[in-house]
Amino acid sequence: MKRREFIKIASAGVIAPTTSLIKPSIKPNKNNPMIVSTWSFGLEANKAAKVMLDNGGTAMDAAEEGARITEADVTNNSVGIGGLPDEDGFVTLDSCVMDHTGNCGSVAFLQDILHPVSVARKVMEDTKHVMLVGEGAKNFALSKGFKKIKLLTEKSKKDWEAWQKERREMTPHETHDTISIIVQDKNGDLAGACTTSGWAYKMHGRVGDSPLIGAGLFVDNEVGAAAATGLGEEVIKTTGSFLVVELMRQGYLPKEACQEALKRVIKKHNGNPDFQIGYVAMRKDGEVGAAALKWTFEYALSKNKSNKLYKINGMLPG
Ligand code: SD4
Repeated sequence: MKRREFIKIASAGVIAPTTSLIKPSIKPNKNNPMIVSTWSFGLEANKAAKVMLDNGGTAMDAAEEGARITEADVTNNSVGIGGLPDEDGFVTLDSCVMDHTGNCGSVAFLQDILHPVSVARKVMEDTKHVMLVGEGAKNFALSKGFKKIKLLTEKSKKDWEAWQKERREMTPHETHDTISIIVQDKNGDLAGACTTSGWAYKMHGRVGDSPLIGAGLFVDNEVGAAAATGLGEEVIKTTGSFLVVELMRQGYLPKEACQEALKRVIKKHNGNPDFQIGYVAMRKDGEVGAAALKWTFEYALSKNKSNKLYKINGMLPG
C-alpha cells in the first residue's frame, strides 16, 4: 500500500497508526536462569528444573523435568497420577511443550501413562505432527517405551464414588490446579510445559486449554512466554497465552499483559466471571509477572539461587 493511501485509511479510522508496531527488540537475559511455575507445587517443580539447568540441561529439559515432578506426585489431585477422573471414572491427561525454536508437541485425552509431558516432547521431537490424542497418543507412548500404569489412585476413586452419589456440578476452581512452567536457561532461551488431569468429573472426552498451543502455553523466543491455569474453556476462547505474549510484544510488562488478557475475559462475562484463570509470563529480558481473575493465585519463582512462592490477589473481589 502506498503511504498516501495508508494515511487516508488511517485518518478515516480504519487503521490506527501505532508506535507499538515498531518496538525495539528486547535484550535477552543471559547467564541468569529463571523458572516460573503455577501454584505452590511449583516450588518442587522449580527445584527439579533448576537441578537440570545446573547440570547443563536446556530450558526445554528443565521445563519437562519440573513438570514430571508434579505429574508423579500422587497427592496432587489435578495433575498426572492421583488426578481426579472424568465423570465416567477415567483419568485423562492433557499436556504440551514448546521450545525456543517455536517447535511444540502435545497430547490430549491420554490415559494410563504417567508422564504426558514427556510424551508431548516425543511428539515434538520424533514425529512430524504437533498433537496426538486418545488411543493414538497412548499407542505412540507405548511404542516409545512408556509403561502402562493405573492413574486412578484409591483416594481419587473414593472421591469420585462419593461425587457420583450426588453428581454435584463442580465449580471449576474447586479442583483446578494445572502445573504450567516456563524456563529461561543461561543462553537466554525460553521453553515451557503445561500438564494437567483437567476439570474434575468433566465429560468423558473433554479436553481443556492445557494441551493447546497458544491457549495453555505459548513461547516466542524473541519476546517471552506465557502459560495458564484455571478454567480451560475460557482460556481457549481468548487464546490466552498467545495473547499475553503478543501484548508483551506490544510493550506491556508481563504482569500488565496478563491483566490485559484477563480484562477481555472479564468483559465477556459482564464484569463478573465466576471462575478462576491465572497467567504467568516471562519476558525475554527476565522480567516475570502474573495475574489472576479472582480469589488468590500462587506462583513459584526461582531466580538468583532463591525459589519463592508469591501469593497475589485476583483482579476482582472473590
Ligand atoms: C483445564 N486449565 O483443563 C486446565 C485445568 C487447570 O488449574 O488449569 N487447573 O481446564
